[in-house]
Amino acid sequence: MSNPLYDRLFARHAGSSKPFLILLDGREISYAAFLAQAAQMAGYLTSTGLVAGDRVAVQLEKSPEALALVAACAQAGLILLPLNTAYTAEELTYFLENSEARVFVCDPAMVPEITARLPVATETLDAAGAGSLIDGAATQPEVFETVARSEDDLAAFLYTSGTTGRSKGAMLTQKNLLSNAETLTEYWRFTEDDVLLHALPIFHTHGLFVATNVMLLAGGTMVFLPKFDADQMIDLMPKATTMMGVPTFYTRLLDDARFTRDLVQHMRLFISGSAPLLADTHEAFEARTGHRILERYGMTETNMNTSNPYEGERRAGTVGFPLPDVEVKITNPADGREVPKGEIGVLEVRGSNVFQGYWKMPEKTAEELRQDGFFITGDLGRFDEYGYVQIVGRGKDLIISGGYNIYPKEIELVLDAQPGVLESAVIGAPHPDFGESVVGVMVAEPGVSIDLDAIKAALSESLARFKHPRHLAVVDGLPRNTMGKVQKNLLREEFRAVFSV
Ligand code: MCA
Ligand code: AMP
Repeated sequence: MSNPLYDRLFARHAGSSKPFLILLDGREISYAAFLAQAAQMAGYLTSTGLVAGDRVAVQLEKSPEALALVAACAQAGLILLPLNTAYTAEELTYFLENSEARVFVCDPAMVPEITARLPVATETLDAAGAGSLIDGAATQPEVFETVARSEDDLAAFLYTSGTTGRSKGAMLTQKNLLSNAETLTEYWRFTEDDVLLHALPIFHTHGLFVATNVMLLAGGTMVFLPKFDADQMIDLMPKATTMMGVPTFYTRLLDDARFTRDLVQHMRLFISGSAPLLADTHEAFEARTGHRILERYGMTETNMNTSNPYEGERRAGTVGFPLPDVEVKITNPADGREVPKGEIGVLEVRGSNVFQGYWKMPEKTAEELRQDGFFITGDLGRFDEYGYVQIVGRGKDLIISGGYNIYPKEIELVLDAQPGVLESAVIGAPHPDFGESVVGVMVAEPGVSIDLDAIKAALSESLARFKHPRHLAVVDGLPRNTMGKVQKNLLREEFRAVFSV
C-alpha cells in the first residue's frame, strides 16, 4: 500500500543499522530501532480507535520518542499537530477545540490542567521518554502495516497566529512537505555523509519539516540536542558537518571565544532562517570562521520559498533566489498587480509547497490564498539587481523574537482586559539576543494607576512566556493618525533603545 510521506521519508530506511540520532549522552539510535518504535506507536494509537485523518495534538519536550511519534503519525495516516512546549493550558485549549483533536499527547503534568478544561483523550510522554504512550506501544509488534494515503492527503496542521489574535491551523499535505524537502535536499547538497547539529525545537517548520525531513531524505545522521546550548554546540561541533539555526544561534556562538575558525574548519554548511540575519552577523561570522552563512526564507504556510545558492554568492541581507519549484512575485498591496522590477511590494508565492488553507476558516483562507494559487505572505520585499530577494519589512503586525512569531494583537487583548487599562499597543524593539523583543505600552483609565504586578500575573496565566513583554510602559496617550489608527511606527521610534542593542 502506498503512503508517499511514510515511504519516502521513513520506509526506505527499514532494516538500516546506520545511526539516525546521536544523543547528548552519546547514545546512538539506528534507523531500524527508531522505525521499530514508531511502528509500535502507530499500532498502539490505532488500537485506541484512531483512524486516518484524525488529528493528534502533541506538546512534548524534544526527545527521540517525540520524534518517533511523528513517524508513527505518518505511518498511520494521522494528522500531526505539534504545539510549542511554552503554551499555557489556556492557549492549548483553543488549539485542541479548534482542531477537534482526537487525542492530546503531552507531559503528565499537563493532563490535569487540560482535562479540567475539556474532555479530550490524553496520552503521556515525559522528557525522559516515559509515559502511557510508551507503555502502550511496548505491547505492540515492531512492524505495522502502513496505512494507505495519497500525496494530497493532509499530513499536518501547524497553527500560526494572526493579526486578529486568533490562531489559524495551516493545513499541509504530504505533497507540500515532501516536495519542499526534496528540493532543499538537492539545493543544499545534503547526502548520507552529512551529520546535522540539530538544536531547534521540533514543533515548528524549521526543526521538523526543514531540518528533520531533509536529513531523512538524505539518509544522514542528526546530533539531536534537547535545545540550544552554546556549550553543547561547541562540544559537539566536531561530530557535525552542517548546522541549521535561527539568527540567535549564530549571535550566541559568535559571543563565545571558543567558537573559532579551527573548531568549524571541517564544517560543510551553516544555514540560517526564521528571522532576518543581520548583515553584520553574516560578516562577523565570515571574518571569524571563513564560512558564509546560507540564509533562506520560509513560512509555516509555505515551507521554504527562497534560498541563497549553495554555489555562487551568498549575499548578506538577502534571502536568495526563488527555489526551483517556487514562483515568487512582488505585488502592490493596493491592487495585487506586480510592481516593476526592483520596487518594493508584498511577496506572493506559488508552488507545490503552498498549504491548502486554514482549517475551518474559509474567509481567512480567501483573504490570503488567491484563486490562482498565489499565497500573500504579508512580507515586504524586492528583487535586487542580481535577482536576489531582499526582505525589507513586514506588512503584517508581527514581532519575531528568537525565531518565534509573536502577534501583538494577542497580547493587546490580554492587556486591554486588565483592570485600570484603557487601551494598549504592543510593539517590537531591537534586542541584542532575540533580534526583537516585546514592548507593551498602556494607557490608564482616568484617575487609575495600573498595577504592573497584576498585569504580569495575568499575562502568565494566559500566554506563553516568550510572548510576555520584556518592557511595560504606561503613557498618557497613544499616538494616532487622522483616521484614529494607532501609529505604531512612532511608538517603535520612541521605544527603539529600550533594550539598548
Ligand atoms: C525562550 N524565551 C524566549 C525565547 N525563547 N523569549 C523570547 N523569545 C524567545 N525566542 C524565554 C524563556 O521563556 C525564558 O524566560 C527565557 O527566555 C530563557 O529561556 P531559555 O529556555 O533559556 O531560552 P533559550 O533556550 O536560550 O531559547 C532561546 C532560543 C529558542 C534558543 C532562541 O527560543 C529557540 O530555539 N528558538 C528557535 C525558534 C524556532 O525554531 N523558530 C522556527 C519557527 P524566563 O527566564 O523569563 O522564564 S518556523 C519558522 O519561523 C519559519 C517556517 C521558518 O522560516 O523557519
Ligand atoms: P512563521 O509564520 O512562524 O512560519 O514565520 C514566517 C515569517 O518569518 C515570515 O513571514 C517572515 O516574516 C519571517 N522569516 C522567515 N525567514 C526569514 C528570513 N530569512 N528573513 C526574514 N524574515 C524571515
